[in-house]
Amino acid sequence: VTVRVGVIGTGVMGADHVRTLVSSVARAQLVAVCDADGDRARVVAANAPGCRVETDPEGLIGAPDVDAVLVASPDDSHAGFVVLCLQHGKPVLCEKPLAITSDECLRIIEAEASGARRLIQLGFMRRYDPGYLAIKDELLAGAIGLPLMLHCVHRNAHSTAGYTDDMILTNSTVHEIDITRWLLSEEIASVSVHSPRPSSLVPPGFADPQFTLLRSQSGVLAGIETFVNASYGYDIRCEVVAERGTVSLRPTEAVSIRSDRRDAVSVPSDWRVRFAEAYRLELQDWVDGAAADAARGPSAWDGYAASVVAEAGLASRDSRQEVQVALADRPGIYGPVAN
Ligand code: ISE
Repeated sequence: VTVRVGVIGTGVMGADHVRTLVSSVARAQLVAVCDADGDRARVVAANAPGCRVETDPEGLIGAPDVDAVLVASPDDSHAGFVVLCLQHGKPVLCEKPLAITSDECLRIIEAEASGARRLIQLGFMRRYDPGYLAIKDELLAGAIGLPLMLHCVHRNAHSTAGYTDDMILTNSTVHEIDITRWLLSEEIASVSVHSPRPSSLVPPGFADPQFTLLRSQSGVLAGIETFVNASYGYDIRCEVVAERGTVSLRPTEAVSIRSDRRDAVSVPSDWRVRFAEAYRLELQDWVDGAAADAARGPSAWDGYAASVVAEAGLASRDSRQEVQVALADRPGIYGPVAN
């Protein structure tokens, strides 16, 4: 079966997804793209044979030759497009966040859960990263015992244009929140956010770097450093400390280069480089799920749960208190907790 895909949003992530879909995803056919900036959409379509430009996103979602929709438009437009996809009964891969507030996320999960099956996959691509998958396998195998703590590092070289202080939590730390829930197969119970003295190199008003402490429902602690203006590159680390050992991500480079009496590995410039394989596997799973009429991978519930924790983080940052996390009941279509 071929899955005919329409893409809404052809900015940085949308254009990257289009490249991957066209070059490396089996059974996918890109048929339409749409962007508020028509020129940008035309450039992307010109590089994808058989792809047209739609000017109206709802027209793309409703088009009879579009089987599945990828939403990579600006964050505040995701919710509206996802709801339209639900109304048209079309599978949708939505970049994170699912919506700007957890209340909006909740309305989306209620709408999806009122139908018979999942249609939404959320773009938490790390769950497809071979390194994180290997950590999860090791924890499930149980040889190192039960997890006790996680050490996570999330560094971007520079914050991008339009990036706000709140986005440190809602746009970047949110990946660490999701991966912690997923690795531990449980929800987060409380969160506290801390900042060191300000860096002279960081724009004023940015609590960057920032340290977030998550406590899971069973009492595992996850300490997360997020630093979105770390200058030197994109650096993601994770170590799980368990009762009888630890398991951690390795640097992803295959080689190190020795010269000038140094032994060096290069550091990726951004997430598109670091998670290229994860994005490819994510898109393939999404297309396979659409072909089989069964959405898989991270769900709208995962988008909701992560955004509730990120919002609690904002409250903690402002109140300097530990904040408890309160989640709605998990609808049955989302299966067991944080699977
Ligand atoms: C960006 O939006 C992403 O989603 C990246 O995966 C993340 O690492 C980065 O911090 C975000 O700004």
